[in-house]
Amino acid sequence: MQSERPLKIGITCYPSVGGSGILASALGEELARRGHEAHFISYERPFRLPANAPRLFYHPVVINDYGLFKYPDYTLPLSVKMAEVSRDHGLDVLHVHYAVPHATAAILARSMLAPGDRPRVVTTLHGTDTTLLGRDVGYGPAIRHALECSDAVTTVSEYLRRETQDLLSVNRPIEVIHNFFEPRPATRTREEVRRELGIGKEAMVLHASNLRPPKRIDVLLESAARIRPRDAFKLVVLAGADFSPFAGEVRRLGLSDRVIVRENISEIEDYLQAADIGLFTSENESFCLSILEAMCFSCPSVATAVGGIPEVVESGRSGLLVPPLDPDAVARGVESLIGDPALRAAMGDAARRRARELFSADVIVSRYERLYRRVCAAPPGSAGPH
Ligand code: GMT
Repeated sequence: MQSERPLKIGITCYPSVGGSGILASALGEELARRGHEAHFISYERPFRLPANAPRLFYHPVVINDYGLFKYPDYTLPLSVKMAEVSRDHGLDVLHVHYAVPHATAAILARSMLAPGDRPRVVTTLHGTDTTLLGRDVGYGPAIRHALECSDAVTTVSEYLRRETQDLLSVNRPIEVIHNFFEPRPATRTREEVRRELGIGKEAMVLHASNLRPPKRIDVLLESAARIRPRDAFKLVVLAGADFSPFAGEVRRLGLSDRVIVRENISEIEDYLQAADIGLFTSENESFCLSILEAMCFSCPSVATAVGGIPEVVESGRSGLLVPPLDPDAVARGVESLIGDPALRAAMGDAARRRARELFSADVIVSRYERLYRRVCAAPPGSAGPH
Protein backbone atom coordinates (compact mmCIF):
# COMPACT_ATOMS: atom_id res chain seq x y z
CA MET A 1 0.00 0.00 0.00
CA GLN A 2 1.31 3.46 -0.86
CA SER A 3 2.04 5.53 2.25
CA GLU A 4 0.42 8.96 2.45
CA ARG A 5 2.62 11.98 1.78
CA PRO A 6 3.57 14.24 4.70
CA LEU A 7 1.51 17.40 5.01
CA LYS A 8 2.56 21.03 5.33
CA ILE A 9 0.52 22.70 8.05
CA GLY A 10 0.55 26.43 8.92
CA ILE A 11 -0.39 27.05 12.56
CA THR A 12 -1.43 30.37 14.03
CA CYS A 13 -2.08 30.85 17.74
CA TYR A 14 -1.49 33.30 20.56
CA PRO A 15 2.13 32.66 21.50
CA SER A 16 1.97 33.81 25.12
CA VAL A 17 1.02 31.70 28.14
CA GLY A 18 -2.50 30.32 27.59
CA GLY A 19 -4.15 27.00 26.89
CA SER A 20 -4.87 27.59 23.20
CA GLY A 21 -1.24 28.53 22.44
CA ILE A 22 0.08 25.62 24.50
CA LEU A 23 -2.19 23.19 22.69
CA ALA A 24 -1.29 24.60 19.25
CA SER A 25 2.45 24.40 20.05
CA ALA A 26 2.15 20.81 21.24
CA LEU A 27 0.17 19.93 18.12
CA GLY A 28 2.84 21.42 15.84
CA GLU A 29 5.56 19.57 17.73
CA GLU A 30 3.70 16.24 17.43
CA LEU A 31 2.96 16.79 13.73
CA ALA A 32 6.65 17.48 13.06
CA ARG A 33 7.58 14.34 15.02
CA ARG A 34 5.23 12.39 12.74
CA GLY A 35 7.05 13.64 9.63
CA HIS A 36 4.84 16.60 8.66
CA GLU A 37 6.03 20.20 8.41
CA ALA A 38 4.58 22.66 10.93
CA HIS A 39 4.94 26.37 10.14
CA PHE A 40 4.07 28.70 13.01
CA ILE A 41 2.93 32.17 11.96
CA SER A 42 2.60 34.63 14.81
CA TYR A 43 3.94 37.88 16.31
CA GLU A 44 6.20 35.93 18.71
CA ARG A 45 7.61 32.44 18.88
CA PRO A 46 5.16 30.36 20.98
CA PHE A 47 6.76 30.06 24.40
CA ARG A 48 6.71 26.26 24.72
CA LEU A 49 7.89 25.62 21.14
CA PRO A 50 11.27 23.83 21.12
CA ALA A 51 14.08 25.48 19.16
CA ASN A 52 15.89 23.59 16.38
CA ALA A 53 13.44 20.69 16.09
CA PRO A 54 13.32 19.19 12.59
CA ARG A 55 10.38 20.25 10.39
CA LEU A 56 9.28 22.92 12.89
CA PHE A 57 9.43 26.49 11.53
CA TYR A 58 8.57 29.90 12.89
CA HIS A 59 7.59 32.87 10.66
CA PRO A 60 7.29 36.15 12.57
CA VAL A 61 4.59 38.67 11.71
CA VAL A 62 6.14 42.14 11.84
CA ILE A 63 3.90 45.02 12.88
CA ASN A 64 5.00 48.53 11.97
CA ASP A 65 3.89 51.30 14.27
CA TYR A 66 2.11 53.92 12.14
CA GLY A 67 1.32 57.09 14.06
CA LEU A 68 -1.76 57.64 11.88
CA PHE A 69 -3.55 54.65 13.45
CA LYS A 70 -5.02 55.12 16.92
CA TYR A 71 -5.14 51.28 17.31
CA PRO A 72 -2.38 49.13 15.76
CA ASP A 73 -3.70 46.53 13.31
CA TYR A 74 -2.53 42.90 13.46
CA THR A 75 -5.09 41.21 11.23
CA LEU A 76 -3.82 42.54 7.89
CA PRO A 77 -0.06 41.90 8.41
CA LEU A 78 -0.98 38.44 9.73
CA SER A 79 -3.06 37.66 6.65
CA VAL A 80 -0.28 38.88 4.33
CA LYS A 81 2.25 36.66 6.16
CA MET A 82 -0.14 33.70 6.03
CA ALA A 83 -0.52 34.15 2.26
CA GLU A 84 3.24 34.50 1.78
CA VAL A 85 4.09 31.38 3.83
CA SER A 86 1.29 29.41 2.13
CA ARG A 87 2.63 30.27 -1.31
CA ASP A 88 6.35 29.98 -0.54
CA HIS A 89 6.07 26.67 1.33
CA GLY A 90 3.09 25.16 -0.47
CA LEU A 91 1.01 24.80 2.71
CA ASP A 92 -1.81 22.27 2.54
CA VAL A 93 -3.68 23.64 5.55
CA LEU A 94 -3.77 26.78 7.65
CA HIS A 95 -4.88 25.63 11.10
CA VAL A 96 -5.86 28.60 13.26
CA HIS A 97 -6.35 28.38 17.02
CA TYR A 98 -8.71 30.93 18.56
CA ALA A 99 -10.96 32.60 16.01
CA VAL A 100 -10.19 36.26 16.67
CA PRO A 101 -8.52 37.51 14.55
CA HIS A 102 -6.81 34.36 13.28
CA ALA A 103 -9.73 32.79 11.38
CA THR A 104 -10.61 36.05 9.64
CA ALA A 105 -6.95 36.57 8.69
CA ALA A 106 -6.76 33.02 7.27
CA ILE A 107 -9.88 33.50 5.13
CA LEU A 108 -8.45 36.76 3.82
CA ALA A 109 -5.05 35.15 3.16
CA ARG A 110 -6.71 32.36 1.20
CA SER A 111 -8.61 34.79 -1.00
CA MET A 112 -5.40 36.73 -1.76
CA LEU A 113 -3.84 33.62 -3.33
CA ALA A 114 -4.18 32.15 -6.79
CA PRO A 115 -6.55 29.14 -6.80
CA GLY A 116 -3.70 26.60 -7.05
CA ASP A 117 -1.90 28.10 -4.02
CA ARG A 118 -4.84 28.18 -1.64
CA PRO A 119 -4.55 26.13 1.54
CA ARG A 120 -7.56 24.67 3.31
CA VAL A 121 -8.53 26.56 6.46
CA VAL A 122 -9.23 24.69 9.70
CA THR A 123 -10.45 26.78 12.64
CA THR A 124 -10.29 25.47 16.21
CA LEU A 125 -12.37 27.36 18.75
CA HIS A 126 -10.96 27.31 22.28
CA GLY A 127 -13.40 29.14 24.53
CA THR A 128 -13.86 32.88 24.91
CA ASP A 129 -13.66 33.28 21.12
CA THR A 130 -17.22 31.92 21.30
CA THR A 131 -18.42 32.48 24.86
CA LEU A 132 -17.23 36.10 25.21
CA LEU A 133 -16.39 37.57 21.79
CA GLY A 134 -19.13 35.58 20.05
CA ARG A 135 -21.69 37.61 22.06
CA ASP A 136 -20.06 40.94 21.16
CA VAL A 137 -21.88 42.69 18.31
CA GLY A 138 -18.51 44.09 17.18
CA TYR A 139 -17.07 40.59 16.71
CA GLY A 140 -19.90 38.05 16.44
CA PRO A 141 -20.74 38.56 12.72
CA ALA A 142 -17.04 38.45 11.73
CA ILE A 143 -16.49 35.23 13.71
CA ARG A 144 -19.59 33.64 12.20
CA HIS A 145 -18.45 34.61 8.68
CA ALA A 146 -14.97 33.15 9.25
CA LEU A 147 -16.45 29.91 10.61
CA GLU A 148 -18.76 29.54 7.63
CA CYS A 149 -15.88 30.12 5.21
CA SER A 150 -13.52 27.69 6.98
CA ASP A 151 -13.09 24.25 5.41
CA ALA A 152 -13.53 22.68 8.85
CA VAL A 153 -14.34 23.93 12.32
CA THR A 154 -13.48 22.12 15.53
CA THR A 155 -14.12 22.84 19.20
CA VAL A 156 -12.22 21.51 22.20
CA SER A 157 -15.36 20.20 23.92
CA GLU A 158 -18.91 19.17 23.23
CA TYR A 159 -20.00 22.02 25.52
CA LEU A 160 -18.21 24.54 23.28
CA ARG A 161 -19.72 22.99 20.15
CA ARG A 162 -23.24 23.53 21.53
CA GLU A 163 -22.43 27.07 22.69
CA THR A 164 -21.03 27.94 19.26
CA GLN A 165 -24.11 26.64 17.49
CA ASP A 166 -26.46 28.42 19.89
CA LEU A 167 -24.64 31.74 20.23
CA LEU A 168 -23.39 32.17 16.69
CA SER A 169 -26.15 30.25 14.85
CA VAL A 170 -23.48 28.54 12.79
CA ASN A 171 -25.17 26.37 10.25
CA ARG A 172 -22.44 23.83 9.51
CA PRO A 173 -20.97 20.71 11.07
CA ILE A 174 -18.56 21.29 13.93
CA GLU A 175 -16.30 18.46 15.02
CA VAL A 176 -15.31 18.02 18.66
CA ILE A 177 -11.62 17.22 19.08
CA HIS A 178 -10.68 17.38 22.74
CA ASN A 179 -7.35 18.74 23.92
CA PHE A 180 -4.35 16.52 24.59
CA PHE A 181 -1.27 16.69 26.76
CA GLU A 182 1.97 14.78 26.35
CA PRO A 183 4.18 15.42 29.38
CA ARG A 184 7.92 15.92 29.02
CA PRO A 185 10.22 14.30 31.57
CA ALA A 186 10.59 16.29 34.80
CA THR A 187 14.00 17.93 35.28
CA ARG A 188 14.07 17.51 39.10
CA THR A 189 12.77 14.94 41.56
CA ARG A 190 9.52 15.34 43.48
CA GLU A 191 11.52 15.78 46.70
CA GLU A 192 13.71 18.50 45.21
CA VAL A 193 10.70 20.47 44.03
CA ARG A 194 8.87 20.14 47.37
CA ARG A 195 12.03 21.25 49.17
CA GLU A 196 12.27 24.30 46.91
CA LEU A 197 8.67 25.16 47.80
CA GLY A 198 9.15 24.50 51.52
CA ILE A 199 6.53 21.74 51.52
CA GLY A 200 6.98 18.88 53.98
CA LYS A 201 4.16 16.56 55.05
CA GLU A 202 1.40 18.97 54.01
CA ALA A 203 -0.65 18.20 50.90
CA MET A 204 0.53 20.20 47.91
CA VAL A 205 -2.55 21.73 46.30
CA LEU A 206 -1.79 23.10 42.83
CA HIS A 207 -3.52 25.76 40.76
CA ALA A 208 -2.16 26.69 37.31
CA SER A 209 -3.76 29.37 35.14
CA ASN A 210 -3.42 32.71 33.40
CA LEU A 211 -5.37 34.32 36.32
CA ARG A 212 -7.95 35.83 33.94
CA PRO A 213 -11.39 36.74 35.38
CA PRO A 214 -13.16 33.43 34.46
CA LYS A 215 -10.60 31.56 36.64
CA ARG A 216 -12.12 33.27 39.74
CA ILE A 217 -8.92 33.60 41.75
CA ASP A 218 -11.03 35.32 44.42
CA VAL A 219 -13.02 32.08 44.88
CA LEU A 220 -9.81 30.02 44.79
CA LEU A 221 -8.31 32.04 47.67
CA GLU A 222 -11.56 32.21 49.64
CA SER A 223 -11.85 28.42 49.34
CA ALA A 224 -8.25 27.92 50.46
CA ALA A 225 -8.95 30.07 53.52
CA ARG A 226 -11.77 27.71 54.52
CA ILE A 227 -9.78 24.45 54.33
CA ARG A 228 -9.34 22.83 57.78
CA PRO A 229 -7.01 22.10 59.38
CA ARG A 230 -5.24 25.08 57.85
CA ASP A 231 -1.78 23.59 58.30
CA ALA A 232 -2.71 20.42 56.34
CA PHE A 233 -1.94 21.97 52.94
CA LYS A 234 -0.05 24.54 50.94
CA LEU A 235 -1.49 26.09 47.81
CA VAL A 236 1.01 26.47 44.96
CA VAL A 237 -0.12 28.87 42.25
CA LEU A 238 1.65 28.53 38.90
CA ALA A 239 0.71 31.91 37.46
CA GLY A 240 0.89 32.63 33.74
CA ALA A 241 0.56 36.33 34.60
CA ASP A 242 1.51 38.82 37.31
CA PHE A 243 0.07 37.60 40.61
CA SER A 244 0.65 40.88 42.50
CA PRO A 245 -2.96 42.13 42.08
CA PHE A 246 -4.02 39.21 44.33
CA ALA A 247 -1.33 39.63 46.99
CA GLY A 248 -3.53 41.89 49.14
CA GLU A 249 -6.30 39.28 49.13
CA VAL A 250 -3.81 36.59 50.24
CA ARG A 251 -2.84 38.78 53.22
CA ARG A 252 -6.45 39.74 54.06
CA LEU A 253 -7.43 36.07 54.20
CA GLY A 254 -4.49 35.20 56.45
CA LEU A 255 -2.99 32.94 53.77
CA SER A 256 0.51 34.40 53.57
CA ASP A 257 2.10 31.25 55.04
CA ARG A 258 -0.12 28.92 52.92
CA VAL A 259 0.19 30.31 49.37
CA ILE A 260 3.32 29.97 47.25
CA VAL A 261 3.43 31.62 43.83
CA ARG A 262 5.64 30.88 40.87
CA GLU A 263 5.18 33.00 37.73
CA ASN A 264 5.73 31.98 34.09
CA ILE A 265 7.20 28.56 34.79
CA SER A 266 8.20 26.56 31.73
CA GLU A 267 9.22 23.33 33.57
CA ILE A 268 5.61 22.71 34.51
CA GLU A 269 6.18 18.94 34.76
CA ASP A 270 8.50 19.45 37.75
CA TYR A 271 5.63 20.95 39.73
CA LEU A 272 2.91 18.63 38.40
CA GLN A 273 4.75 15.51 39.57
CA ALA A 274 5.16 17.05 43.05
CA ALA A 275 1.47 17.97 43.47
CA ASP A 276 -1.14 15.96 45.42
CA ILE A 277 -4.37 17.73 44.45
CA GLY A 278 -5.31 20.17 41.64
CA LEU A 279 -7.69 23.03 42.45
CA PHE A 280 -9.70 24.91 39.84
CA THR A 281 -12.57 27.26 40.67
CA SER A 282 -13.40 28.70 37.24
CA GLU A 283 -16.87 30.05 36.59
CA ASN A 284 -16.56 29.16 32.92
CA GLU A 285 -14.16 26.87 31.11
CA SER A 286 -14.44 25.16 27.76
CA PHE A 287 -12.00 22.38 28.72
CA CYS A 288 -9.31 23.39 31.30
CA LEU A 289 -6.05 22.05 29.98
CA SER A 290 -4.44 22.46 33.42
CA ILE A 291 -6.70 19.76 34.87
CA LEU A 292 -5.56 17.38 32.13
CA GLU A 293 -1.91 18.26 32.79
CA ALA A 294 -2.39 17.29 36.45
CA MET A 295 -4.25 14.08 35.50
CA CYS A 296 -1.23 12.95 33.47
CA PHE A 297 0.73 12.93 36.75
CA SER A 298 -1.92 10.98 38.70
CA CYS A 299 -3.00 14.16 40.43
CA PRO A 300 -6.79 14.33 40.87
CA SER A 301 -8.43 17.76 40.91
CA VAL A 302 -11.23 19.39 42.79
CA ALA A 303 -12.88 21.56 40.13
CA THR A 304 -16.09 23.38 39.37
CA ALA A 305 -18.69 21.54 37.29
CA VAL A 306 -18.87 24.17 34.54
CA GLY A 307 -18.60 24.20 30.75
CA GLY A 308 -16.51 21.35 29.36
CA ILE A 309 -14.90 20.31 32.67
CA PRO A 310 -17.34 17.38 33.19
CA GLU A 311 -16.07 15.97 29.86
CA VAL A 312 -12.55 15.93 31.31
CA VAL A 313 -13.24 14.74 34.87
CA GLU A 314 -15.77 12.10 35.92
CA SER A 315 -16.74 13.29 39.38
CA GLY A 316 -16.07 10.72 42.10
CA ARG A 317 -13.82 8.65 39.82
CA SER A 318 -11.04 10.75 38.29
CA GLY A 319 -11.53 13.85 40.48
CA LEU A 320 -14.24 15.75 42.33
CA LEU A 321 -16.60 18.27 40.78
CA VAL A 322 -18.32 20.89 42.93
CA PRO A 323 -20.83 23.67 42.15
CA PRO A 324 -19.33 26.98 40.95
CA LEU A 325 -18.92 29.99 43.26
CA ASP A 326 -19.22 27.88 46.41
CA PRO A 327 -16.02 28.15 48.51
CA ASP A 328 -17.40 25.88 51.24
CA ALA A 329 -18.08 23.06 48.76
CA VAL A 330 -14.58 23.52 47.32
CA ALA A 331 -12.99 23.44 50.79
CA ARG A 332 -14.94 20.29 51.80
CA GLY A 333 -13.88 18.60 48.55
CA VAL A 334 -10.20 19.37 49.14
CA GLU A 335 -10.46 18.26 52.79
CA SER A 336 -11.97 14.93 51.72
CA LEU A 337 -8.97 14.24 49.47
CA ILE A 338 -6.39 15.47 51.99
CA GLY A 339 -7.93 13.22 54.65
CA ASP A 340 -8.08 10.06 52.55
CA PRO A 341 -4.77 9.26 50.80
CA ALA A 342 -6.14 5.93 49.51
CA LEU A 343 -9.06 7.67 47.79
CA ARG A 344 -6.66 10.26 46.40
CA ALA A 345 -4.39 7.54 45.00
CA ALA A 346 -7.34 5.66 43.43
CA MET A 347 -8.64 8.84 41.81
CA GLY A 348 -5.13 9.74 40.68
CA ASP A 349 -4.75 6.34 38.96
CA ALA A 350 -8.14 6.70 37.30
CA ALA A 351 -7.23 10.23 36.19
CA ARG A 352 -3.98 9.08 34.62
CA ARG A 353 -5.71 6.18 32.80
CA ARG A 354 -8.44 8.48 31.52
CA ALA A 355 -5.85 10.98 30.28
CA ARG A 356 -4.03 8.22 28.36
CA GLU A 357 -7.16 6.64 26.92
CA LEU A 358 -8.97 9.80 25.82
CA PHE A 359 -6.60 12.76 25.76
CA SER A 360 -3.18 11.53 24.62
CA ALA A 361 -1.29 12.76 21.55
CA ASP A 362 -1.76 9.31 19.98
CA VAL A 363 -5.53 9.62 20.10
CA ILE A 364 -5.97 13.33 19.41
CA VAL A 365 -3.22 14.16 16.91
CA SER A 366 -4.35 11.24 14.76
CA ARG A 367 -7.80 12.82 14.66
CA TYR A 368 -6.35 16.13 13.46
CA GLU A 369 -4.32 14.29 10.81
CA ARG A 370 -7.48 12.55 9.55
CA LEU A 371 -9.30 15.87 9.48
CA TYR A 372 -6.49 17.50 7.46
CA ARG A 373 -6.51 14.64 4.94
CA ARG A 374 -10.29 14.86 4.66
CA VAL A 375 -10.38 18.62 3.96
CA CYS A 376 -7.50 18.31 1.51
CA ALA A 377 -9.35 15.57 -0.38
CA ALA A 378 -12.59 17.60 -0.61
CA PRO A 379 -13.01 20.01 -3.53
CA PRO A 380 -12.02 23.60 -2.59
CA GLY A 381 -14.96 25.69 -1.50
CA SER A 382 -17.14 22.71 -0.62
CA ALA A 383 -17.42 24.04 2.96
CA GLY A 384 -18.59 27.52 2.04
CA PRO A 385 -17.72 30.62 0.04
CA HIS A 386 -14.06 30.88 -0.96
O1 GMT B 1 -10.61 31.33 25.75
C1 GMT B 1 -9.79 31.80 26.55
O2 GMT B 1 -10.06 32.48 27.53
C2 GMT B 1 -8.35 31.60 26.32
C3 GMT B 1 -7.97 30.18 26.08
C4 GMT B 1 -6.49 30.17 26.24
O3 GMT B 1 -5.83 30.51 25.29
O4 GMT B 1 -6.04 29.82 27.34
O5 GMT B 1 -8.51 29.24 27.02
C5 GMT B 1 -9.41 28.34 26.48
O6 GMT B 1 -8.68 27.36 25.76
C6 GMT B 1 -8.02 26.36 26.52
C7 GMT B 1 -7.34 25.39 25.56
O7 GMT B 1 -8.27 24.78 24.71
C8 GMT B 1 -9.04 25.64 27.41
O8 GMT B 1 -8.38 24.66 28.18
C9 GMT B 1 -9.70 26.67 28.34
O9 GMT B 1 -10.70 26.02 29.07
C10 GMT B 1 -10.32 27.78 27.54
N1 GMT B 1 -10.75 28.87 28.44
C11 GMT B 1 -12.04 29.18 28.63
O10 GMT B 1 -12.95 28.59 28.09
C12 GMT B 1 -12.31 30.29 29.59
